[in-house]
Amino acid sequence: MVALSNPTIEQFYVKTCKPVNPLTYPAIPLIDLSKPDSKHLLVKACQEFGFFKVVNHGIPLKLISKLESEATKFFSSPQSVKEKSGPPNPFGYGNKNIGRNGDVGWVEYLLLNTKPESDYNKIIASFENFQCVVDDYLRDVKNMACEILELMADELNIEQKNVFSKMLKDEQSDSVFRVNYYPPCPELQEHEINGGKLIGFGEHTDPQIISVLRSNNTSGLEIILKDGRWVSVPPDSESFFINVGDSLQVMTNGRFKSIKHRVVANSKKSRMSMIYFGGPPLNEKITPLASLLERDEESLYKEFTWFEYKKSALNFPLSHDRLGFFEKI
Ligand code: GA4
Repeated sequence: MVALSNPTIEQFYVKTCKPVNPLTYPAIPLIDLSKPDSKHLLVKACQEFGFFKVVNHGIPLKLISKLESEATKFFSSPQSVKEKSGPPNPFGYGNKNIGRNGDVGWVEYLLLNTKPESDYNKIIASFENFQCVVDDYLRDVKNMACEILELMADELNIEQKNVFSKMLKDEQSDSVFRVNYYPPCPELQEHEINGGKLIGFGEHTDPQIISVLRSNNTSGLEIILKDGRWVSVPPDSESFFINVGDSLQVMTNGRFKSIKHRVVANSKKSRMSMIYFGGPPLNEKITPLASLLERDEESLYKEFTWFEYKKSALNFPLSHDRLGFFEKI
């Protein structure tokens, strides 16, 4: 464990940021969930990118904006009030320090367990409306994630359509909800003029099965392409961005890619994002599905449970190659 101290602004500077020409990078796959070809496009996007955007998702925009306004009330409360909901241990309010291995980001956040009876009710108990909206939002977003996972299983010709979604639906599912607030950073302006960037949330892959992200209209999210270039994802407050997590990469024996992403901060505008990380129960074995393996195809990974993977993830910095440790040599 690394001792937490007040980080200096220089610690947030992104060191490597080769400029990219937005005209030369491929468009982010866009999937209309109301269209019959969506399952084919979903699988294609998971294989090629591990990342896509969904529209016609059925989640009421009113619910989404209610959640954003309740979250805004929380993050604009006095620091002393917010700190009553922290520190994140592992759940709760956090400010700049991410995880327990010295990672810092220009971000404030709330990390909540998604089980209805869990401590998230206590963490935001004094924000009654916030708590109710989180409940409704989590129910809807989990249903959407399950629907997407079932479409994927169908397209992969897996007989058991709920093979992935049942892990999120399980009462013991270890899913997490995160609300990130990236305040504007005026000190960054000069650095930005020289092409510099400030890290909001450092590069990483998500350890779970699937992540469902929604943000306001401020940019900041970046994904890495196969050739190592970072590209900015144009924000879209009415759509959801989905990414494959490490566990889904393993269950598909590497067919689906868990994508590396990060968030950069902004000198003028604040960014707010909410992410549902759909995870399996702790005792679940994370292993390639037998029905997906071709004849003679071997698992690329050693056998492990979600508990073992999560424990290992918590012991390393954000950018650590977590899956590498579980790959067969
Ligand atoms: C990345 C994805 C989710 O935000 C998260 C993060 C978690 C945390 O903030 O506590 C971790 C990070 C995330 C992976 C490596 C460890 C754990 C911070 C960190 C340095 C909630 C998750 O599940 O894994």
